[in-house]
Amino acid sequence: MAKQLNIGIVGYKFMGRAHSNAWKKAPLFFDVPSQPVLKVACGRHQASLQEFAQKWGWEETETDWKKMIARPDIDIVDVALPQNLHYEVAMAAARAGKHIFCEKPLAMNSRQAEEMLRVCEENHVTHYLNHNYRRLPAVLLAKKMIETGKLGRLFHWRCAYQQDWIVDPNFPLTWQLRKETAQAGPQWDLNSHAVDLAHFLIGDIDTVSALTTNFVTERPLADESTSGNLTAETLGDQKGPVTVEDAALMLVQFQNGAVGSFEATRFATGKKNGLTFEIYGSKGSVKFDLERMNELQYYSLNDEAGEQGFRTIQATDPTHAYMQGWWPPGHIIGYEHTFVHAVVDFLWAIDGNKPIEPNFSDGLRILTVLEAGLESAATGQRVKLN
Ligand code: SOE
Repeated sequence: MAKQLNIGIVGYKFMGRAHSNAWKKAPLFFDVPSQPVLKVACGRHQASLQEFAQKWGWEETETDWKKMIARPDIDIVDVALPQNLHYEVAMAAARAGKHIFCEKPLAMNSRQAEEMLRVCEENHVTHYLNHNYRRLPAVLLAKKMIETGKLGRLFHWRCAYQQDWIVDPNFPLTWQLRKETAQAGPQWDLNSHAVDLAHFLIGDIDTVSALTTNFVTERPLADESTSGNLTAETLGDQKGPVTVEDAALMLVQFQNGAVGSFEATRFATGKKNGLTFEIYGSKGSVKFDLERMNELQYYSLNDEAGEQGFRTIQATDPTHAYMQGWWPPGHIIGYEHTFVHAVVDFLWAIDGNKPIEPNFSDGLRILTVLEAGLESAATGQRVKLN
């Protein structure tokens, strides 16, 4: 493979690791048009950055992301940072003509998202927003079944994204629990994924009603140097206020007449990274559960009377999206594979000078729904979009 693309990654914690793995694996398993080169890893703390770079095979380190973006040999900027830092880094990257692979949620608000999209378009860079669950073979099977009319007219979308990593009231006040760094709680972090899936599978949303709540209102301050994998240590005994919601529930009407519900929480004791959705239509239904991510449940009204029932389809043979790149039929894949799929499509998008989805335009649409949800929760009123 003659062509090479040099990557500069900013951020080296959970997502930094997930992205690094994907850059490395993509050309090993898939046909890609260019070889991604793990060129520069960027972060604030030189010692831990160095350790990360060595482990994952990044050639160089840099503690000033502006210097990294200014380098003419960097082709792609990978934004693996908390959302309060996306705007500044992505804007600089786009202005410098770099393609952008950005973690979700896109930004702190739709105003920032609008500008990020505009500047990317003005500078003709490829922009990708990493709502990785779209690239699960079972989710793509659901999409294909909807598009080929297997479910008929869509009536219901029912989605729950449930985690439990802050159930302990002594879990520290990490950046995810403070408005200035996260903007919102599970509404941003988890419902952004859920709304992206709903846009992808059902369509645009017309109205939103929501409520949010807090179960724990103050927590011990966090030692952020120890945070990164949804764990962290406290910084002494001092406490501070939790300034984002702990759970967010939304009810929506889609433009096509379907109705939907979204439940996002970090207080679903026992659920670590539970994401389920159900879609009910006039001819059939599908159900998906991330904890069984290689499967899709399907119910068809076309099955004979007396033989109807949900059946399990294993999305693990070469007819299913991306599976031909991996193992022989029936061999399952996992969470990290979705990041690899995204990298493969991103490299092809750059090569063909074509957009990839989801991108910053999708991110803007998602944030508009999430903001409407927060507005509805604050006012008690249903909010109409557009
Ligand atoms: C934390 O809730 C988190 O890491 C999300 O930010 C990711 O998007 C999700 O994939 C796993 O959980």
